[in-house]
Amino acid sequence: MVNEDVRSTAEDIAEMEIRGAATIARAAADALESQARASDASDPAAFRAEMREAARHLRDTRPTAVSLPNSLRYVLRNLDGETVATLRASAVDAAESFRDQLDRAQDDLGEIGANRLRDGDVVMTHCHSTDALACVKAAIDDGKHIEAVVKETRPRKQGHITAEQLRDWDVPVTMIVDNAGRRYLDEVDHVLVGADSIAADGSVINKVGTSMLAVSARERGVPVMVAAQTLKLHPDTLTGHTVEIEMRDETEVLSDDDRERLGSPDVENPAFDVTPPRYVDAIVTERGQFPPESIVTLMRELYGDGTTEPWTE
Ligand code: RUB
Repeated sequence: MVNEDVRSTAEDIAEMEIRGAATIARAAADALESQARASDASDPAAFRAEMREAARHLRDTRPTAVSLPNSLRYVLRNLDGETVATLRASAVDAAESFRDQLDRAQDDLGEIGANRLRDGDVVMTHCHSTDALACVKAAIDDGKHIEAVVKETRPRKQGHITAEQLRDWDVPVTMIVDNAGRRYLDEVDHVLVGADSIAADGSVINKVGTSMLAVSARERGVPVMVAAQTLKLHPDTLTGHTVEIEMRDETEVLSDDDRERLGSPDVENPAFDVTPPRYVDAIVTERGQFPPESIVTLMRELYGDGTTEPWTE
């Protein structure tokens, strides 16, 4: 039986009350911990079955950010014990160490990403990425002055969240509409984005519009830096699977009134897109920075065991 915390977390992820790959991963680990704590399973097999069901419920919310299944895998694979009590304790420990690793990874990649930013640099952002912002924060903490051109990021305007965060850090922000991205590339030193998933060939899956920005940046000679902790590496792509791109509701694009006025056109609303590796200069992880084409080595090292998914029966 899936507990109330798991249900409400799943709903919040689906509705984007909880959003962004790292934040989703943390919330999923928290929810599994809550499931374990609240469980009244009568025996270890029932406990494990409950945890698998909760994991499946969380996994089915949004398909693109691999940090979500990676977080669920981590907790389920670390379940250990012969009794419900020991299994419960192992779930709580796993969720805690997952959170610690996530925080540490973000701090470490921030330090590495900050080394790419010089005093006085201007970055252009797209969407809201805590991994990308960790690089800006570390650069500021190193005493560098950083400014930002923040893309609004339609239709959900996550650029506002980025601008708010940067305001709190006293980083001067210029907000632009998405279509002005190429125009302002001449005024920035880096494009700095996060990732929901990184594929084995080094492709970067991130908020829709990232690929258009990266292609323009290459044309203008502006380096594209992707900040993505290794939690964003997508293990299924090692065996030829592609990353599913989430299609969201058309009401994010057109209100009911607009729809009616326009004669109910078809609406497509992909939440993410794929940036091929040739448009990316560096993927910054907590293990160092990598040219996108070499990320597969790290992916094999961390996820190459090829075992079955822990939530399947
Ligand atoms: C969020 C998005 C972010 C990545 C990385 O999309 O594309 O760039 O998730 O974020 P959405 P982080 O708003 O649709 O979830 O670095 O915080 O993991």
